Amino acid sequence: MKDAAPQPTLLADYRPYPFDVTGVELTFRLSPEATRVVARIGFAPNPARPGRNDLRLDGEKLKLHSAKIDSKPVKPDQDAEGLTVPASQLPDGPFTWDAEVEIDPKGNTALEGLYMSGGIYCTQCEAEGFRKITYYPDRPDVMAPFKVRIESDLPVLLSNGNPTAKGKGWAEWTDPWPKPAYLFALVAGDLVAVSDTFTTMSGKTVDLNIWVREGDEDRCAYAMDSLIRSMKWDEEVYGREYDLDVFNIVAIDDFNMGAMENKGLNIFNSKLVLASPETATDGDFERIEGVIAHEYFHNWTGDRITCRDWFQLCLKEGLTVFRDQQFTSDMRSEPVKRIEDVLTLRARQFREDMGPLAHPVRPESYIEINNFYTATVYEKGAEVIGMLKRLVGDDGYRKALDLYFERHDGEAATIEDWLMVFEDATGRDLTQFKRWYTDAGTPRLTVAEDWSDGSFTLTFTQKTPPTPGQDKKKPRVIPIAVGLLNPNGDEVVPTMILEMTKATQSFRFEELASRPVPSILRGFSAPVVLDRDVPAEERAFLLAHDTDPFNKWESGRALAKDVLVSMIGKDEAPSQSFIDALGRVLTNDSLDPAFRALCLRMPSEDDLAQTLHDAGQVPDPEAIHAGRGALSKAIARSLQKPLVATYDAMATPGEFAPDATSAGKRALRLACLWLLNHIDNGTRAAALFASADNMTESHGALACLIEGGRGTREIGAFYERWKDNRLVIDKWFMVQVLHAAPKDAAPTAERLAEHPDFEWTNPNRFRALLGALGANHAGFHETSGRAYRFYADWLLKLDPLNPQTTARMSTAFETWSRYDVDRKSMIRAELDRIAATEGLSRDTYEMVTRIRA
Ligand code: 0A1
Ligand code: ZN
Repeated sequence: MKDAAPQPTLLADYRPYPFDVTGVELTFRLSPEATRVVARIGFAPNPARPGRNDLRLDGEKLKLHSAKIDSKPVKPDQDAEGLTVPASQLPDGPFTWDAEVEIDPKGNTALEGLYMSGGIYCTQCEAEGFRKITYYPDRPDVMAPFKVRIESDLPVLLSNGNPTAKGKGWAEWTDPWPKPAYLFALVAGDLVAVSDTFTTMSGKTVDLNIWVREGDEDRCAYAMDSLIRSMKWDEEVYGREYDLDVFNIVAIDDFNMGAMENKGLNIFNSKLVLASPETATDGDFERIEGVIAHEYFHNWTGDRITCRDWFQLCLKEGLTVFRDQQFTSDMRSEPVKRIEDVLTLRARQFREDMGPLAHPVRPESYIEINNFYTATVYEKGAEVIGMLKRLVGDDGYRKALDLYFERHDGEAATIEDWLMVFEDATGRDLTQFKRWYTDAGTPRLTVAEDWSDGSFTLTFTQKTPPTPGQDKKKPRVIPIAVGLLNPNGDEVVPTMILEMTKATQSFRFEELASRPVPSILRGFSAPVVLDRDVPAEERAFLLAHDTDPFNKWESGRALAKDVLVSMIGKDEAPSQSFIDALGRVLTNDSLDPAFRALCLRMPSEDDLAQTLHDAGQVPDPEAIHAGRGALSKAIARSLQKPLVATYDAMATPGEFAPDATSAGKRALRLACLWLLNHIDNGTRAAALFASADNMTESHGALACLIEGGRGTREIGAFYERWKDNRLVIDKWFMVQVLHAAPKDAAPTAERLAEHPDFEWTNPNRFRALLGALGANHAGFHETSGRAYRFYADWLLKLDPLNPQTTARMSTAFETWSRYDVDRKSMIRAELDRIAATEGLSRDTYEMVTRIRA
């Protein structure tokens, strides 16, 4: 355990920094184990903090060689987290700080600050990594223009802003836009560029480069195309133009997260840049498009307008996720994107919100901020913005956003500022709405219906269960999108937004000819759980007739869940009427194949475990796994003919195209294969694996084979073909563990951990193996507890090297309280063991202690 319990940082303690930074000049003399960083920083007293103040600078793992104030040497007081120059040693007015420090990029295994990945120098400064580069007020509300000089023999030397000078062995970059230190970036290495240009709406030409290792150039086209489409879209939809002469993207193999929006120099995990039909799945293509857009959109929502402090993280992340979701839905299919987003929200954010890690979209305290890059801040943060937009309408939203950009450009803003622009632009009072930011937990909505004399009344009740530190919840504003269908399936009341503000509230619809069937929470208009017992016939009716595609899918989903719950809990036979309803969706050619594929996908085992837990049962992972398999088999038997026909019809011969339509066909084809695989002894999967010319089908076929307990030969062939491609070998590790049978998952993971290619210090590789084990529900929770032990062993092994990735991965244990006494005590024992480990990182300590609380 840590020597002393780490102290939390509190939102309530916010105070502005006592100094403004007027300018930053940095010189880097790069050397793998002894890089010199020379900093010259201009400080001026901040009028917001009158009086004489000490100069406090953050700094970690730095060797200070010299420090001067206005050219005179000073000896600051140093501690493990930074240094202090007492006010008595500071001039009255502005002054210049000069410091030279030494750092060790090669020894930096935490991948935070300046580090090396395969011979390339690169940086990751969000949230608090800049303090590992030089002494600085490392907080987002301190914004300054940066000038950077890099000295190295490496051929490519990059930093933020525009290139302003270069010579043999050096380059200079100037970033005119004031920015916080977390947006600083530097890259140096033997890289090659794939280049293009973009002409902005005011006619300026921007040079675009994607920098990769030699040999990877042929896998950058999709990322470049996505970037250009993002730039255009942000101009057209938000009126936002790019503001530098160059936009650089670099692909790095060792990266803790997905990507980073450093001003003018985005750094990406290589898996979110590199793609070709042979090496990347349709899912990879879609993610690349979305993340390239996300990072690009941060240029305005994050960089030009940043966050006052880290509690406001959702200000940039919620909004930027919302914007990238809008982009993808414009590029692809709106309903399909909405369903995908809700699936992720429920799988990750609802799970978080219902467990020990629940926290508000804007938290009020943290020990380690890196632990708050969560589904709640990102995904729920985006949902909250979606609700705001629904409440104020499209025009109101656009007006508010225009005002936001106008009023806060160049500033570090807060959620209060954000809500104020909506209030000022639309005249709406958002006091109650703000609870979505301050209160944790997922509201549960129940509905009562009443029908009399042509009038139909819906009475809603909202209740939010207690979350850590928040026992009592007040009612929230919930926009409930509702439409009504008549018994023939015609829509009699088109979608309207019911604005719920009270704990219980009724809404009446008059003058109806017959009792309608309500379609509630259309488009998933609020991130709530709708607790509503609906008869199977009504769900089937909505699956067939709802005009709202989200609710159409949702009805099928709910039906599938009901059927699975009765099969798992009560040993009932699979429902034939459900299978018939699914068959009608499968064969309805007027429906988008991608949508049909989503309808064929069974609820996940983790989702079913939560559903059973909510219903007061103790989930049995093995029974859930078996039930899901049994339903799939029953569907395959009953719908064999149309499944085979669709499987054949959805082939995409000819040249591979990553567009949404082609991807949708492949998704439907693989969904059919998945079901048929339960009854055809793997013949189709083996044939597809042998013939596939793209990774989507080859990987999908391999997953089916492994799920069916086959595929040994194919696993070997896949490895032989791809052993030189790191990203594909990640898939190879992952697919074997994710789809292993419950009893095989831990043994497979143990065996693969011995494989010479298990380079566990690489976060992608570590996540591929351990992440897959955590995601194999029945395998992870297999009765002996072998997987728990193995998983915890690896967390303990990674923690001293890379606390950030370790801490994130500890969330595999967050659902412990759902399970039976034996499993609970085994998981708790692992959490205790981790928490009691000598020298455990602050990151992991915070996570495991919150999880076991
Ligand atoms: N801001 C980046 C992701 C990111 C978040 C945290 C990091 O370190 C703790 C690194 C990157 C994004 O939203 O894409
Ligand atoms: Zn982001």
